[in-house]
Amino acid sequence: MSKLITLNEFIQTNQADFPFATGELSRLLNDIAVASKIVSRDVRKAGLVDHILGAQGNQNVQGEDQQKLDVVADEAFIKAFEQGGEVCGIASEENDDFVAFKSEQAKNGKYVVLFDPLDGSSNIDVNVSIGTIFSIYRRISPVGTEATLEDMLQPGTAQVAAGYVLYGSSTMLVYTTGKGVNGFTLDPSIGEYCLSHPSMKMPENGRLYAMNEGNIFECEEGLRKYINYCQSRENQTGMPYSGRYIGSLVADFHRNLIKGGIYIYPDVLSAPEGKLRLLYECNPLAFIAEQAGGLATTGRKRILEIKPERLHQRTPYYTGSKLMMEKAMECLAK
Ligand code: P6P
Repeated sequence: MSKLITLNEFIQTNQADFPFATGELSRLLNDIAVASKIVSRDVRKAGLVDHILGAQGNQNVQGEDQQKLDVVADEAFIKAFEQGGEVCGIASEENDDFVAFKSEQAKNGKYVVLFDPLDGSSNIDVNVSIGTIFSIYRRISPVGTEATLEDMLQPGTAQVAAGYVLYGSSTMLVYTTGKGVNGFTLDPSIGEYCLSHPSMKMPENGRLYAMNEGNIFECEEGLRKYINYCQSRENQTGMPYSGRYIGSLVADFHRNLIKGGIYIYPDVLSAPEGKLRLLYECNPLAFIAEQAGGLATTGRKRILEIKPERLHQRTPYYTGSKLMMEKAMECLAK
């Protein structure tokens, strides 16, 4: 049996990989891991605790304000970042504006974190996997001051780390610091994330495509051509691909990372800029995809090179196996 390597051990062992390895990023990654264990605990009992299933704003039987699980998750991560001392500010899907922490300790933090605390939370009530997505940048503003919007609006190429937590059949943490991708599975019996997927590589090709085909008639012609290609016998397998759409981005992405595949959320009439958010959904997963040998684009442009203009801006999103992505973009270019 191979040696058990915990996330903490792994981070410490590989700390020298970080250009400014003074332990702060290591501590920040551990803060994320601790917060995710709290969220995982709550997700696992979602069906049993009314405050989790109820919509925000209702009163539960004790007269307590109900909170949706994604608000609970948001607060867990913000608390971890604010108290950890490495982060001067955050931006989250659950908060209209960014948050600049006020304490002197936080103002001396060197990092900002942009995150979606619980993506796909509409799936909680039907017990489908959901996820947390995070993106870490070094601040631009001077240490010792409050975080600024400029700190948040950096292109994806500036990320120092990115990752996700998948609350699935097991809870997994997958992240990159620009030196490859590694996956850790939470062992609830010891409360530790253990290295289970070292040096993850996305298969260069695949036969799974993930897209909400209910949008197909609202998509551009090139994308319809690509989907027809996937469903035909013209592709390299000589057989139609399989459509696999969970409707939960982290779950769809993780499956494609392991098995090979493509995820597509294009611009459609109901979402002319696309549905997914650039800063805390597309950029972090794009970083992981590229580090694992895959690609992530708008269908035409590399996601990581987009210069953000707004915190919650959306983008069309194609990500997955290199050869599948190249074929999709070939169809779009015609
Ligand atoms: P649709 C969940 O709301 C989400 O942000 C992603 O997790 C998921 O892939 C997508 O939206 C599903 O959107 O329009 O297909 O229901």
